[in-house]
Amino acid sequence: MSQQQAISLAFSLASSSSSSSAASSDTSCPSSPTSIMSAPVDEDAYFSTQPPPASLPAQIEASTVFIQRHAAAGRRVVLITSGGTTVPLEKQTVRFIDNFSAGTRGATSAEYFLEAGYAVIFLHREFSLVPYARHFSHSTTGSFLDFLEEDGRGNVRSKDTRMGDVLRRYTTARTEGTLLTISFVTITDYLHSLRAISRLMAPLGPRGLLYLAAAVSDFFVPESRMAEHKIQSTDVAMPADEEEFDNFDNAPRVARSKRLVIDLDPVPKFLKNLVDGWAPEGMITSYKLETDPSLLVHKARHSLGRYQHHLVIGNLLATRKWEVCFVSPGREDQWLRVGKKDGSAWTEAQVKALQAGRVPKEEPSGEVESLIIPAVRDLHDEHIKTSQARSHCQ
Ligand code: 9Z3
Repeated sequence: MSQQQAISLAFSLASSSSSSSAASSDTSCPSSPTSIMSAPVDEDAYFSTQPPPASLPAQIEASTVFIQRHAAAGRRVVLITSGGTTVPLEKQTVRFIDNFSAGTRGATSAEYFLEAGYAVIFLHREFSLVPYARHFSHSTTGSFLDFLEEDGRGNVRSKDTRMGDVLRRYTTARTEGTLLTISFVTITDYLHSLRAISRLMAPLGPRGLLYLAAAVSDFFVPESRMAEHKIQSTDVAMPADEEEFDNFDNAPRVARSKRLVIDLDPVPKFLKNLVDGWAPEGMITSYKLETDPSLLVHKARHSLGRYQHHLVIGNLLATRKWEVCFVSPGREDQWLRVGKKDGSAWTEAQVKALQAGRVPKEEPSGEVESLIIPAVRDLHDEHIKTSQARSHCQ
């Protein structure tokens, strides 16, 4: 199937899903949201100059089939983005800049969304954590093989009591076809895939959910300025006594020819295009990552005001496994926090310490995503109801 065919197929889905949602709408008539924002950034300038990943047509084909099948079954679909994007410095890439993320947030969230009845498209950084396997992969001290034992006759079984349960849940997702995994590596791969898949989700209307947990680079090297081959460090032929020195930045005396000065362009802010054009009726949730506690809520509010989407989940790098803060229009900020291991409540001083980014001595007693996903689902319920009421009024 061609990309064009895939897109038109998805759009024919739009008419059927929107008519069925209108039929079950409630009767109150909320006003339409107003957008005071400036026009979205010019997509063509970016997408026509930065080449898409080779796998994009296959991603579109798989996503189209997936979305169509689950829409027909009346299932909600969530697109989760997860892991960090890279910024390659060379076309034949040896060196790249990376964004922090192991993929824990995205992979863990995916499992809770599956449990909550969603079909999940998991757009993740290649080789970052994935749902279910995350429990046993990526150990820093050993290997997944440590979870297994062999009985001397070639039979292998699990030594870990959790494995049976995880395997059962994984098998259910496989059998029911509720999990589609798609990978990216670079920032450009990510943006092409995000645009294509969220456009395919547009026909789901308000039943589509975008949950953007990937750590996305703010800077990139445009294709037109990118070196084809590995940037050389040693073979610049220049006699030692003719080396140029440039110590304006107080760096030690390192010859200019031996330094690597990287000049990055800003990545256009596409969240506005997502809200206005790519998936205009879906619910859009983004994460905001900060390291300075005094900035977190302010920056999350700023992001919400700028893009006019539905929810920003703020988290601090140091305490992201203990707590997050929900920031959404017309609501008080809401902190979600995992309980303490001994079952006692957090004291005010401990909460202050957490919010100041100080990591507690103890491990979190559970996964904060077990609180995040039900809360997102509640907001998604409301989003669907409000959209249905609005379409009923029109
Ligand atoms: C997040 O804030 C994620 O929760 C983490 C998850 C990256 C902290 P891990 O995978 O980490 O559990 O290791 N994601 C959003 C990061 C981001 O780049 N946000 C942008 C921003 O903060 C907006 S898209 O400006």
